[in-house]
Amino acid sequence: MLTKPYEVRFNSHILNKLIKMEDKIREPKEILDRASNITVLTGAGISAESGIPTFRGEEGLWKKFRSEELASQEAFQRNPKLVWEWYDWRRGIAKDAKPNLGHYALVNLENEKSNFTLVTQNIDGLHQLAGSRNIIEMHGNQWQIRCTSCGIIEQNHDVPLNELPPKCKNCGALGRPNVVWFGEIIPMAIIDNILIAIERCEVMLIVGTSGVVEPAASMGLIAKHTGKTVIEVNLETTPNSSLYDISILGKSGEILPILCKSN
Ligand code: BV8
Ligand code: ZN
Repeated sequence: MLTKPYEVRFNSHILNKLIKMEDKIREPKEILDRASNITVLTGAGISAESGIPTFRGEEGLWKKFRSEELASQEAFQRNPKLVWEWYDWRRGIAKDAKPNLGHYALVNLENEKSNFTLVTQNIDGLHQLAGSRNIIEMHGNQWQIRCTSCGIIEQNHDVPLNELPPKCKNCGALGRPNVVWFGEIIPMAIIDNILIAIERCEVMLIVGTSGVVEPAASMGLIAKHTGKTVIEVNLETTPNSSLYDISILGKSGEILPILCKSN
């Protein structure tokens, strides 16, 4: 509320929060500003503020099934319709989801840096929607259907899916989500590109991941062991937080816009 002479009243709580935030971000921000080669790894936490359930948050359960139970070949062989109902549910949630300030801050950082790679564990496609370019989707993408027989990959954004389970438009065989399930190896080409991006970077930024699922959980440690500076942004500490150089606790949608803001 503006009162003459134009004294602006700040809510001290927000002001203190902002000042404290600026303080704990000053050093990592300087490190990021100085670097020209940056590699980022994101997890479900960066999409939480876009309304996408995380895996380990209480809302990570679907019909009493744990993600690991449904995201597996065994589950698909046992009941492909059930697995597809789960992906149809997740696509339904993601269909109207919009990227948040955390996603956009990483687009800004990519525009500022000569070498930037964004590795994501997320299959929601929100980084692309925000405008990120150099993306490695290490666990695939839920908007792609891969044929279990001829291997053709179809882009599909139908919500709900017309047919559960969907069939291949080329050979009529069963379609599966083009994602990496638990117990499935990640294609070597993808692992190679990630290791090259880690090898080449000066700073690795790890955002919104619990650091439980391998091999993603080891990426930060590989960066540490190869002399890179590793900065973590996460709502809570993770098993690797103490091994990283800096761990900033808080919401990525609040922290990244400040951290990635170019001077
Ligand atoms: C493989 C695609 C070779 C599908 C996914 C025993 C020991 C070690 C490893 C294993 C083991 N047994 C089996 C394994 C291997 C297994 C694994 O790691 N299992 C875990 C559970 C122990 N890994 C595999 O199977 C991988 N393949 O290893 O092949 C092999 C083969 C056979 C046997 C051995 C080895 C394949 C893994 C890929 C699986 N596919 N997704 C789909 O999505 O449906 S994994 C999926 O879960 C996601 O992609 C992601 O990777 C993971 C979820 O983790 P996060 O993204 O980190 O999300 P989470 O909810 O956990 O955490 C969110 C974080 O954000 C929290 O910390 C929270 O505090 C924070 N947060 C929340 N809100 C915010 C926030 N932070 C900031 N701001 C906010 N607003
Ligand atoms: Zn086919």
